[in-house]
Amino acid sequence: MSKPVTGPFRKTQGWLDWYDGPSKPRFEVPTGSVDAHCHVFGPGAEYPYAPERKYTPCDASRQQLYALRDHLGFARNVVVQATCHGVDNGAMVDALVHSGGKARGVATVTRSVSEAELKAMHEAGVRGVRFNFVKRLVDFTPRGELDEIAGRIAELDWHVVIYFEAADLPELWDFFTALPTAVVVDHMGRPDVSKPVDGPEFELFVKFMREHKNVWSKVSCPERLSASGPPALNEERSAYRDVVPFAKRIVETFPDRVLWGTDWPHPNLKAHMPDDGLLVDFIPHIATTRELQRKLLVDNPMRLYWPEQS
Ligand code: 0GY
Repeated sequence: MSKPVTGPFRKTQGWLDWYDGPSKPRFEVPTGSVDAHCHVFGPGAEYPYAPERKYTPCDASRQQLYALRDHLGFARNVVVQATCHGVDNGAMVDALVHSGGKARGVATVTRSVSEAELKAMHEAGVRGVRFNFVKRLVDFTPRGELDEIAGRIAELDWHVVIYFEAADLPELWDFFTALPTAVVVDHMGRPDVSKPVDGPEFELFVKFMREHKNVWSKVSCPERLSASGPPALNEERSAYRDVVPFAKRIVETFPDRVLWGTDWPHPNLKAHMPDDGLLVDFIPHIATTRELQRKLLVDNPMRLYWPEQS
């Protein structure tokens, strides 16, 4: 992979660039594996960052993303619209149309999106919209507007990806459970992993998935959730041990409704930037059998994003 560069924009102070020169994972992912959560940033010179953004990243192009995919042994990507691009899905759609059919996408839209725009995105490979409730990333959108969007994209057989913090689940429960589509939760709803895995906060998340069969979860981002590490750096193949019980529980309880992604280029990390090769080596700690690994990395993402091929 070529080194991180920045275009005409000045990065947020303290920004950590993605890891250049990731190691080769020791864990060999199953043939046909999907990195089901990753982003592209710009390049800013071609796809300017949105005026309303809450951070300015270093560029992370589709070419660099696809070089990482090949290096890690993955076959496909799901490219999720990053908040630094607001509702201009241009960079993400450009990545899909230049993927040779190996990438699908998740967009961000407002109620003003036209039917023609939705249809064009569908043709490019978009299969979902993301509703973000993390306050440091986005401004508030009224629930009525989100309901309206969900109703419209349901007709395209798309799903809704939701990103929120664990403490906000009780307040968001009624809204989430009324969504008419499949619902995919980013990063297990961001549990506080310093709390017990069988404590009330994580039990509520398990109940959310248990009682609503349309709810899926990404078991990604241990580097974001971990409180005690160790980080995926310096050949550490047993990283983020405090996250393992949470992700393993979700994988084993809901083996047919879990997804995994690198989250490359890892926006907004503060302490360290993980070596993506070592992040892949986290997978066998949470999906401990070949069957669970195949469901997590191949069968489930194919069913959701490439149903016509699965
Ligand atoms: C993630 C997490 C984050 C950022 C975004 O779109 C985004 O800006 O998703 C975050 O800062 O926690 O999943 O990439």
